[in-house]
Amino acid sequence: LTPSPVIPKSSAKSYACQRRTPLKHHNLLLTEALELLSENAELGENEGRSVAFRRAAAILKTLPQAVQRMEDLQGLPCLGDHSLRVIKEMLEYGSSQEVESTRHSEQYQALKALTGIFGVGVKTAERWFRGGLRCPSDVAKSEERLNSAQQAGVLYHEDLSQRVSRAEADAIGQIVERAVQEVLPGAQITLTGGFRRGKETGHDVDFLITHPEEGKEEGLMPKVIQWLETQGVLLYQKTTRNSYLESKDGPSRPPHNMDRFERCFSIFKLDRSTGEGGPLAQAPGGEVGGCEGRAPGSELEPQHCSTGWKAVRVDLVVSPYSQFGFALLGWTGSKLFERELRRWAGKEKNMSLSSHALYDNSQRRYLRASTEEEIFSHLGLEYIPPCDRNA
Ligand code: 8DG
Ligand code: MN
Ligand code: MN
Repeated sequence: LTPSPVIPKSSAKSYACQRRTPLKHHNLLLTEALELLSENAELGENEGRSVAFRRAAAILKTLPQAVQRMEDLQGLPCLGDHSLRVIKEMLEYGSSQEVESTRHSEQYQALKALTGIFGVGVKTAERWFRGGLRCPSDVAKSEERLNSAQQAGVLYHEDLSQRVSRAEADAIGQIVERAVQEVLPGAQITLTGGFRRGKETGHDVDFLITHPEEGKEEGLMPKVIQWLETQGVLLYQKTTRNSYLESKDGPSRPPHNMDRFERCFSIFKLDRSTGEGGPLAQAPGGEVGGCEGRAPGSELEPQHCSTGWKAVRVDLVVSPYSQFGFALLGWTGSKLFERELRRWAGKEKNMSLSSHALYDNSQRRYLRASTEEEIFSHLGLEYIPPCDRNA
C-alpha cells in the first residue's frame, strides 16, 4: 500500500484566499475536467454550480502530488458529491462520461466559441445560438446587429484568439509606459492580471496606473488614450467609469472619491517586430506585408492578413494612490481568488472588500491600507504572494 499524500495543513482550509495555489500543480487532468464543467455551467447561467466546480478544481491545485485514489482526498474541503463522482470516474476509467459528452456537445462548443468573441457575453451567445449561429464566422456572415465592441471582436477574432506572450506583454508595457510618461511624468504603471501571477501567456494584458501625488491621476485616462490614438496604436477602445455602484459584490458604502476610478478596455495594434524580438524588415513607406485592409470600420470580414502586426486585448485601470493597494489586489486575480477574498471578508469578518476599499461593517469605518500585505493583515489572512493566487 502506497501512503496517501500528506495533505498540507493549508489545503484543509476552505477559502482559496487561505491557501497557496501555484500555477503548476500535479492534477491537471482532474482540474481541467472540473473546470470544463464549471465553464459549461457558467455558459448555462448556473452560477452556483459553476463556482462549486471551480472551487473543487482549486483545492486539487494545492496538493503536493497527483491524486491516485479516493482516499487521497480525505479531509479536503470544497469537494461536493458531483465533483467527487467525476473524480472517482476519472480515477477508475481515465475519463468521465459527463465531461466528454459536455466537451463534444454542440451547445457547449458553440457557446464557448461565441463568448470567445470580444464583447459577447453569455446572454448574447445564447440568443445567437438559438438563432442558429455556431461560430465567429457565422456571426460575421449574419445580419445580426453588432455593437462596436462586438464588431472589433469579430474583425480581430483571429489575432485575439491567440495567446499573448510575456514578450508581447512587455512590449505593450513599454508603449503604455511611454504614453503615461508623456502625459503625466512620475505616474507609475504596474502589470497586473495573470502575468503578475507568473503566467507565461494570457488572453489579454492588464495594467494599473497611479501617481504618488493623490489627485494627479485625475483625468489621466483620456489623455493616455488620446496619446495612444495619435500614435496609431489603438484599434479599439472603450473607456468607462467604474461599474462599482452597480456591482453586487461591491461594498455597501462606496468611498467618496470613487468617481476618479477609470478603466479602459482596448485592442492594441502591436508591431510584430517588437512583440517577438528580432526586428522584421520594414517595407518602405508602409506596413510589413501590406495589411492596410485591416482598418477598423472597414467591411466586417474576419481578417486573416496579420504579417506585420497583431491585435492584442489590453485592459488599463487608473487608480488614486490612496486606493492603489486595493486596486492592485483586485486586478491581480485570479477571478476565483478575488471572489473568495470578498466572501471571506463578508462571511468571516463582517467586512466589505472591493478594488477601492475595505469597509469594516462592525466598526463602521474604512480600513486604510497602502499595500496588499496590509489588506491581508486587516482581513486576518496570511499574506499570499501573486504567484500563489492561481486558484
Ligand atoms: P488571462 O487574462 O491571462 O486569461 O487571466 P487574468 O489576467 O487572470 O484574467 P482577466 O480576465 O484579465 O482579469 C484580471 C483580473 O481583473 C481578474 O482577477 C479580475 C479583475 N477584473 C475583471 N473585471 C473586473 C471588474 O469589472 N472589476 C474589478 N474590480 N476587477 C475586475 O476582469
Ligand atoms: Mn488578463
Ligand atoms: Mn483583463
